[in-house]
Amino acid sequence: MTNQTPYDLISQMDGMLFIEGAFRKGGGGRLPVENPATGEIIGQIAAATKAEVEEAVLAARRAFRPWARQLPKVRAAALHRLGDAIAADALAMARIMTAEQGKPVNEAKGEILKLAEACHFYAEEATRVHGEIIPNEQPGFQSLVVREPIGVVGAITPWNYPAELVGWKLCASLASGCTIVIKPAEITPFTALAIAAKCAEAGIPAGVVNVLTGKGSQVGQALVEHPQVDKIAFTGSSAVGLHIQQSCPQVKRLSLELGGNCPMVVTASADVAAAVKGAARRSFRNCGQICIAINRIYVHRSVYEDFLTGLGRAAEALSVHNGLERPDADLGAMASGEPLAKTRAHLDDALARGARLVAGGKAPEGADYAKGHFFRPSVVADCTHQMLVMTEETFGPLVGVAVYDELSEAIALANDTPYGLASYVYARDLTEIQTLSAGLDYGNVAINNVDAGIMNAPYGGRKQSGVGYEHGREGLLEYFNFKHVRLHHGVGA
Ligand code: TXE
Repeated sequence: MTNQTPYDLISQMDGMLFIEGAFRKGGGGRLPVENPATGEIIGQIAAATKAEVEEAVLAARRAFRPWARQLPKVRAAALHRLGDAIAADALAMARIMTAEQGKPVNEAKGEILKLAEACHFYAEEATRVHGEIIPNEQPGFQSLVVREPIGVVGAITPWNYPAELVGWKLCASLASGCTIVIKPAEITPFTALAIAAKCAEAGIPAGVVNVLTGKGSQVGQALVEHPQVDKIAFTGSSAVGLHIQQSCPQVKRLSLELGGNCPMVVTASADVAAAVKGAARRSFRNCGQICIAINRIYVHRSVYEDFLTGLGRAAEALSVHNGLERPDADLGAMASGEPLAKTRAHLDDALARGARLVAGGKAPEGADYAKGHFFRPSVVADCTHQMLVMTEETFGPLVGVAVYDELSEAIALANDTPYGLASYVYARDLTEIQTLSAGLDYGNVAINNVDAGIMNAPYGGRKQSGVGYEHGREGLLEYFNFKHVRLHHGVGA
């Protein structure tokens, strides 16, 4: 891949599906894919037909038993090879991602390398999954709890992390002994197809990994409804997550990683400079199109104006460019016109309801930006929960800031949301830290840092942010069934 342009690589994958270990042209219609930085159409994807969905699912079903029976060390070796193959081509894969998603190449490369790391992490975990022996209530009996892979996984993924969100599901499937059919987002399909090419290169057996492109309402829904798909692993909007839960015609295992509306609390004891740095990073990275992005910040009155001045300056200092032309830009284009329109709507709503604009508030000016979906990182202050920026997930480079006086008030405001994915705290006082970490009703709490999701710890949301976990041992266990084997050692029982 290394010497080819992203457009050459994309054209090789044009209209392709990956079924039973081979690429082939889809037999149905085509959907265009845009470069969000330029508005150019960079390729077409196949809209997989019902028959193609059937073929992919049945290929995964046939591959399941042989793959599940492999020794864990064989699956681990395959994952290590996959991690190596991905890392070796990280730059070329990153450029494909930038061309379809907009994030700057350096950031995209970081994502690809994290996927490679995930392969190695899950390779190790594959060899460590073991069952349990439970103390029994009667002599002569023993209860064994055995872990067995669930079967065929349908993975449905969004566009904000086109490699990692596919990769976590792929790695957990490969490590556990499941097989997988992946349906990536319509607007970022080529990264997933590039990952499929790496699976083939790494010698993952035919049928273990399959990639189908097309519309969520057709191809995604067909996976949800297919009786031979045992588990759906979904990342995306809460609305579609709920729809999937309600429209499953059979009982299936589900893991749903959904939207967030993540708060940050900056207390009177915080290191304000560190809080500013953390807020600027976690509010604006990937143009804020992250389910764990900081959406709203509650700052103690004693440090409120200092924090706002710092965050305003930090936001203004961030660079926004076409991410293919400027790999080191802080922000690239937003992934499509939709999140951009939502960002503008949330900003307009906040300003109309009395918020103060501290930074940004507009698209960058100049011919380079004219055809793309660009927006400056933006900060609004004096926000209230009457504003959409504080109550809905913006999924854009916009953050709302509000002042508080009592810690209990900050906790109540932070928890005043149907979401419960990630939360952030900057404080130095131990009592404040303990009160906040216990009081925040979120699956992840990051204190004096903004890295809420790391590979070896469970990552998942509460309330409308989802069910189940990714990452860590807990993430892997989502791909297993438990079997209780009650064994009698004696005779005549
Ligand atoms: O997500 P969708 P979209 C939030 C964020 C964003 C909004 C919409 O607020 O602005 O969701 O994003 C497939 N059956 N998040 O439109 O629609 C679809 O094809 C089966 C938060 O991208 O949920 C895609 O592959 N599948 C989030 C995937 O679902 C269906 C990340 C996600 O699409 C389907 C992304 C159906 N009926 C967006 N309909 C996060 N937590 O990171 C659609 N799909």
